[in-house]
Amino acid sequence: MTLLATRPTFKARGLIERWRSRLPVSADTPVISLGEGDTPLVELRGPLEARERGIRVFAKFDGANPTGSFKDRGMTMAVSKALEDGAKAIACASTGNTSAAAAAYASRAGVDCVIVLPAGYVAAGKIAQTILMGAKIVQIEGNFDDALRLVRELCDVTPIALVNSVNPYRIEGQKSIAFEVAESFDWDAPEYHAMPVGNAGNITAHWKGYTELFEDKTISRKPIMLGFQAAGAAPIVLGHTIEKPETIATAIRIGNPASWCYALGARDESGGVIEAVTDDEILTAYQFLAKEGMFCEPASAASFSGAWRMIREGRIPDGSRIVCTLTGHGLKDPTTASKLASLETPVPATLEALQRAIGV
Ligand code: AN7
Repeated sequence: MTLLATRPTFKARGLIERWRSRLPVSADTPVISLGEGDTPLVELRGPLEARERGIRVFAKFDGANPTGSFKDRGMTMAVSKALEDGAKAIACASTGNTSAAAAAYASRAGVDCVIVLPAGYVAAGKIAQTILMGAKIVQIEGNFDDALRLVRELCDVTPIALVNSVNPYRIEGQKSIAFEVAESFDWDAPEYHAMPVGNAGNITAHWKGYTELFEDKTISRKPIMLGFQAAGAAPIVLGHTIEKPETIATAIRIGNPASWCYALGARDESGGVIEAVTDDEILTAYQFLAKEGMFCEPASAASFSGAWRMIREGRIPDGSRIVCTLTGHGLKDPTTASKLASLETPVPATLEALQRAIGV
């Protein structure tokens, strides 16, 4: 159902306008934007092991994008290009964040949106926002890999445009994160850039962005890429697909990443690693980041979790800078957050009771 007959004339200045010359758009491309990109780059106070050795750790908080994840970077491009090509509907499989972004940008564009989700494994916030933004959700009895296979088949036999990260425009939009980070360092690259790896589109996009800047001499070196999968969903680390991936970080609960070979390229060309982090390590990192004021979702904490372990193991040289992409907002997954955070019972509304409660 279309509620708005026309698109507004005021344009949010999102990443397409900001990086237009570096993106495959023309004056005829109808830009669909929610003002995505330009997310905060925040230097962490810790961890101590890093501080002691002059290692500086930064969080690139992509949860600050309009729908709460980095997926908006790719979706502004994918939906704008789909619209340019005359699409009337888009579709994607998702572990949750892609669906929220697709629903939002489809609504803005006035096209229909079909979402295929693995039933029971999508965080509550992501489902709620996707429904409210007007997408048609179909839950399947299967995992993300099954959902992606199905939606690819659907888009093969219908005129619906596929907006999963196998859509090259998604990668084009997502590469803008490298531009922003390099710009924040005055057109230099950090020594390391860490991120979670699920379907492996984002590590592909990060690497493409840095490589383009390097090739046109905007930056003089590229960072070493550090990718982290959840231990129960680590096909790239293990070197084979996983039939039944399992992790608390449902966003990266993926057993057969679509961009597998590009992820290996990013790893090997940069001299980096793709390693596994356990759910316990992820949750420890998640809570550490929260105490730094960075409330991200569990999958996002995989980036910092892996980087932190490499620092503890002495595998990061003194004086290095590491950027950790925090891909999604903590509010996406209130269930996991609530399990780790409990309220004490209410006290009487008196100053004495308040002081007793806080121990002063
Ligand atoms: C918070 O939404 O695959 O390696 O369908 O939501 O590019 O897949 C989400 C992935 C990391 C992994 N962090 O990125 C989806 C989906 C968060 C994510 C990833 C996802 P890719």
